[in-house]
Amino acid sequence: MKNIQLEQLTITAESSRPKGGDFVLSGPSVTVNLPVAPKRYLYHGWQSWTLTAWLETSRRAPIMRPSIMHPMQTDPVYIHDKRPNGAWYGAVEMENGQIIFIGALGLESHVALDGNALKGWYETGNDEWFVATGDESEVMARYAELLGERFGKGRLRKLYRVWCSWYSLYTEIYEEQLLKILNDLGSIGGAQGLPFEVFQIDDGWQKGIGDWEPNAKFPSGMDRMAAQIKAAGRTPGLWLAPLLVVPSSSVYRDHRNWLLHDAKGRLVSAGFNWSEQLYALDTTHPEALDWLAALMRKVRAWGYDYAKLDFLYAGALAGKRYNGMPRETAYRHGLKVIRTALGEAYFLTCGAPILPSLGLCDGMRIGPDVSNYWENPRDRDLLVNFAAPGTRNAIRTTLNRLWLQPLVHTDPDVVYFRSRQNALTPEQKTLLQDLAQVAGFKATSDVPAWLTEAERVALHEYLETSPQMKKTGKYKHQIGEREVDFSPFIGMPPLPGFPKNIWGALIGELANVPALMKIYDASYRRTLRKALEKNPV
Ligand code: 9PG
Repeated sequence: MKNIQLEQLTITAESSRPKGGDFVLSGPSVTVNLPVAPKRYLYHGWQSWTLTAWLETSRRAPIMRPSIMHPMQTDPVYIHDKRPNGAWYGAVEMENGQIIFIGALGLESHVALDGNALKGWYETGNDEWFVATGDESEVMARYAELLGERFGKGRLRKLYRVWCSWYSLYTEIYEEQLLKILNDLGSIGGAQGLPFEVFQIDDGWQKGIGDWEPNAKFPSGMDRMAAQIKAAGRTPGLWLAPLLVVPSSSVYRDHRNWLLHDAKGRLVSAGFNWSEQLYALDTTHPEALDWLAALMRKVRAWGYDYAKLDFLYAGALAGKRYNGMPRETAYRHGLKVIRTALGEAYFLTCGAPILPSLGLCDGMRIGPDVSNYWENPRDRDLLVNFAAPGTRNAIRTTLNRLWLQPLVHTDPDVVYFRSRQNALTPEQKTLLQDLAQVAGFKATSDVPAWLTEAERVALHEYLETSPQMKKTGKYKHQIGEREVDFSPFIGMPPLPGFPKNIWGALIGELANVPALMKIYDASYRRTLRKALEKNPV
C-alpha cells in the first residue's frame, strides 16, 4: 500500500499514476481520507431504476419496501449497508461545492463513505480506480472518457423517435388495436403523420416470461406484425426480458439447471412481477447462452430491428455460476452474446446494471419508469421506494445520470402530450418533455385517438424540432430560448415519521405475501381494463 497526496487529501492504494490533475490508482481497494466531514454523498444506483441522488450524509438512504422487490430495484448485496454507498462510483460534496470522487474502472466494485473516509473496493480481484476532485460535471466528463476507453461506446448512430405501447396500454395490447394505432399515426413523411421511426411493441405480446412466442392476442404472429409496421414505413421494435424466467414457463420446467443458484444450491430470487416469482438465467451456462442467441436471432428473423431488452439486472445478481465467473463479468459475457446475435439491430437496455452494459448497447434507460402521475404518496411515504414508477422519481435519477451521454444514448423514458388518462399537470408534462430534449431521446406512448388536435400538433412540433441546448448549471439547461431549472425537483422528501413508518412497515410486509400481491395485481388489471374500455384506441 502506498500513500499519495492530492491537495489536502491522502489517498491509499496499491499503486498510482497521475492522469492530468487526477489519479488512476490500482488495487483491490482505495481510500481517500477527507479533511473534514462532508455534507452530501452521491448515491449511485446499481441499475436503470435504482435511485441515484445527492443525499445529506446525516440521513441514510431509505430501505425500500417491499423486500420481495429488492432484487429488481437495487443491488441486494448492499441493501443493509448502513453507510452512504453506491455502485462503481461515489462522491462527496465539500463546503465550497467541489466534489471528491472515486470511480471504479472495472466491474464488481462499490464505493462507500466510512466516517471521514471515502472507500472503494472490488468484490473479487483488483483493478483500477479514478480519483478526482473539482466541479461535478467536469469530473464526471473525465470519468466518462476513461470508461469509454475501457468499455467502449454505443454505436451512437442516429437517434430514433419511438412510439412505445407500454405507458398507455400496459399489458392490455392486442394485434388489431396496435394496427389501428399504427394507422392513426399517419404516414411517416406526411404533413399530418407523426414522425416516429420506431413502433415498439412492449410487454404483453408473449406467451410468458421465458416463453417468447406470441400469445392468443397476436393470432397472425409477430412476423406479420413486423411486416405491417415496415409497410407503414416504420422500424419494428420489440420488448423482451430475456434473462428472466418464471415458474410457469417451459424454460423453468425443462431447464432448471440454466437458472442462477446460490452457494447452497437454491434458486436466486430476481424479484416478483406478473404475479409470479422471478428467477434469472445463468449467462455462463453454455446451453442458456445458445438459447439466448437463438432467441435474439428469432426476433431478428421475425423482422424486428429495434430490441428493448428489459429486467437485465437478473443476469448480474449474486450467485454461484456454472463457470464461476464473477457476477457482472458473467452478465457482460451474456450481453456480448446478445449483442452479436442482434447484429445490426438497435439495442436498448432497461433495468440494466449501468457499467457492465457500456459499449454493448446503443441506448440505455437511466432512470425508473415515468407514469401518468407525478408521484405516488404510497411509494414515497409508506414504501420509501424511489425506484418505483413515477415521473418525479424518473426525473431525479435521470438527471443525475446524464453524464453518461458521451457513452450511450440516454433514455429518460417516455413523455406525455395527452391530457386524457393523465394526472400530470401541464407544467409537469412540459418538464418531462424538457428532460427528454436534454437527454436527447424522444419517445411517447400517447394513443393518437386520445390526443386533442392541439396536443397532436404540439407532439408533432416536439418531434420535429431540435432546439439549441446548453448546460448552464448543475441542473439548469438552456433549451432554445428558455432556461429550464430542474433543481426544485431532484430533492428527496423527508423520511416518514410516526405513524407513517409503522403503516409503511405493515404494508411492506403484506406486499411480501405472494397471494396478496396476486389479488392486488388482479384488481390493478381490472381497473386498467375498465379505463381502456372507456378510452377506446
Ligand atoms: C414492462 C415494463 C416496461 C417498462 C420497464 C419495466 O420495480 N418494478 O416493480 C418495476 C416493474 C416494471 C418496470 C419497472 C420497474 O417496468 O421499465 O418500460 O417495459 O417493464 O413490464
